[in-house]
Amino acid sequence: MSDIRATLRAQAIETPSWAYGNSGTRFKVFAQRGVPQDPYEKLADAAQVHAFTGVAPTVALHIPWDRVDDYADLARHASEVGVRIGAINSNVFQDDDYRLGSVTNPDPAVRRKALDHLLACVDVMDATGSDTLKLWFSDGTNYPGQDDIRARQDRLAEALSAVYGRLGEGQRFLLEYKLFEPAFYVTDVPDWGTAYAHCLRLGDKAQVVVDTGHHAPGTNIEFIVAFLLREGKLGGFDFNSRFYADDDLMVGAADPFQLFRIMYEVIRGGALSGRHGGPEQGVAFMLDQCHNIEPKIPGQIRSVMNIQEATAKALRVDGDALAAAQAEGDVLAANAVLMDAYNTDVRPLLAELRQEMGLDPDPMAAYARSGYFEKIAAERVGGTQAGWGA
Ligand code: AOS
Ligand code: ZN
Ligand code: ZN
Repeated sequence: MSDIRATLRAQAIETPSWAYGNSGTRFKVFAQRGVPQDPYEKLADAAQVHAFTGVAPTVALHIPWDRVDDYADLARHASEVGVRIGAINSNVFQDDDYRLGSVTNPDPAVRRKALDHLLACVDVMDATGSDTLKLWFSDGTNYPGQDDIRARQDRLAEALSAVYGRLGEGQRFLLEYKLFEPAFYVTDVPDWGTAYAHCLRLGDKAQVVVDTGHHAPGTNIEFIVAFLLREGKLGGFDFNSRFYADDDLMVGAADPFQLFRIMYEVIRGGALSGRHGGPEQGVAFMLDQCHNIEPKIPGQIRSVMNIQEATAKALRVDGDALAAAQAEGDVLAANAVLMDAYNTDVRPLLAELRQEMGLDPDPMAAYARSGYFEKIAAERVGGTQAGWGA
């Protein structure tokens, strides 16, 4: 049990800067009181999540949504409020130029513009001390015949190779895949296999990131996790929940059992912390969520707690009993070992752990009592959108 506690204490979950701003769907962005007016305030809010959970020490940035004049100063501010800069997310999807794609666009001038942005993101990594670049491309086509599928893969490979060549010592990029949206016919990086193949060609500093909302319904995500971990190619997660498509809801809300199964494979692969055959950073446990109707900071706290609960349950799987049942081919016993762990109420354990860490056992209630929301609601006027309006 003390091993489990030590592991949970060392867990690190990264929150995304864009989760703290106003967001919504294409129908409506709902404004909330007290949302951040700039990246500095986003970091201050993220620091609250860390202060109340103790396990959210880093914050992902999205460029240019989090554009500032002096990134080193932003990184200093992060450490002043008690967090660090995590992954730098590139954005080659919101300019008019990208109507036909970014790095796979048929126009070389647009491809150059997109690549320059990706390289500029590595400059931001240098300035902030970030070791991870996250690449998601909205690139694809809407109609058969619209563009050449093979040529687009060539252009993608060329851009990835240029970015790879720019990475410094101790830096890596994570390539994100997504089944569809905004492209509806071909997506240039639609699945883990495509991402894996591009990363494999490039080398150790290129890994795949699994966004849990980016698969076809019914996809066995824990299989993908197990496979990529075996190959040293799982670089991280974008955690969220989905009921239908890329819903970006709080992780663990739609299917906590799936989250448990994923965390079990992470633990089985020795990847909860530290090295696991890939680059020294290990697996990045990031959230990629949009809180459209729920309050932002509590929404992040809830997600962090949901990951902790899934992790604690997965850590309780009796490995010896499971291996014995598997070796005997005892299907029901093996399944029961997993289900016993999943059905354990780990909330008392996590409450005790938080007390050991000098935290309130109930982060949600403690945040609500803290007065932070009342303070930011009074101080901040006209907060920014999560990104799309930036
Ligand atoms: C988009 O669907 C992806 O999940 C990306 O990770 C994206 O950069 C992020 O969601 C912010 O929009
Ligand atoms: Zn994502
Ligand atoms: Zn997404």
